[in-house]
Formats: sequence, C-alpha cells, structure tokens
Amino acid sequence: MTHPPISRRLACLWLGLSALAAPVAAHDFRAGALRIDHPYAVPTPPAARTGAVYLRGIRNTGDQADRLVGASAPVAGAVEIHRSVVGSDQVMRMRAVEAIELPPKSEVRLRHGGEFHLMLIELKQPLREGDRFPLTLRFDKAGEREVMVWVQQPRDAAAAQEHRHGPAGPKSQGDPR
Ligand SMILES: [Cu+2]
Repeated sequence: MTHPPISRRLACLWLGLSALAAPVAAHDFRAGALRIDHPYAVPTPPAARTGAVYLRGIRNTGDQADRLVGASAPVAGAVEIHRSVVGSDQVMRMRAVEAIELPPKSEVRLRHGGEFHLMLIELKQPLREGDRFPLTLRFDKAGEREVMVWVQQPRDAAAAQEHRHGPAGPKSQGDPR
C-alpha cells in the first residue's frame, strides 16, 4: 500500500473540518442578493465608550452593485462605517467613510484587523463575551436588514486588540496623537 487506508484519510479530513468549525458556530443572514456572514463584536472593557462590529463578509451574489451605506444599533448612540488607513508615519488611523462598495459577484470582508469595520459610538453598555445584540444594516439597493451580532473574543485576539480608539469620545478618533 502506498497510500494510507481510507479510514485514516477520512479521519484527517474530519479533523481538518472540525478545526475550522469548532471554536465558533457561525450565523448568517440574507438581504436580497446579499449574504451577510457572521456579524460579531469583540468584548469591551467596562468603561468603554466605543466598540467595533465586524463581519466575516458580505457576499453580493447578484448582478448589480450595491453599497452598505449605514447602520444603527440600540446599544450605541450611533454607528459609523470606519476604514483603517496606515499613514506615511506607519501609524494606523481610522476614519469614517460614507459607504462600502459591494460589487456584483464578489465578497467584501469586514474582519477584525482588516480594512473596514463598523464603529459603535456612545456605547451604552459594555459588550461582554456571549452577549448578542441587534444591528440594522442599511444597503443602497437591498434596503434595511436587522442582524444579530455575537460578542466573542476572536481566536487570534492579538489582532483584535490592536484595534484601539482611545478612552475619549468620538473627537479623538483619527486624531494624529
Ligand atoms: Cu473604528
């Protein structure tokens, strides 16, 4: 025999799949041609005034472009779409943008450590591991869609911890110092 018995290969496949799926169950939502994959937020310190919401991705399965143009959530006074940009000084800053483009037949990722996230401003309560809260996403074409955000510490927590907005309010965001 030059190859492992089939049972052993199946076991390897199973281990591979369970390693991907086991740590967090996923959830997803549909809005027209859009598939909104796994909205999640990272736990916040007790006194935090801001938080960040991520998504595994938004897939546009349709033939027409759409855009994410806004969001709102009862846990926050406002929700902004933020884009992280590394400046010429190599310092990463985030700034509010008007929309995220969702080209046809493509997927945009909004994971922690990535280019985009949704910023919860004037957070009314800390986000604790295991919490879930509703968030309404507003799309140009697909309209509004409420999704459930799961609060969970990502496995690669170091990347998430790099996402800091400072202890002060919205005015400090994007502040050079
Ligand atoms: Cu932000």
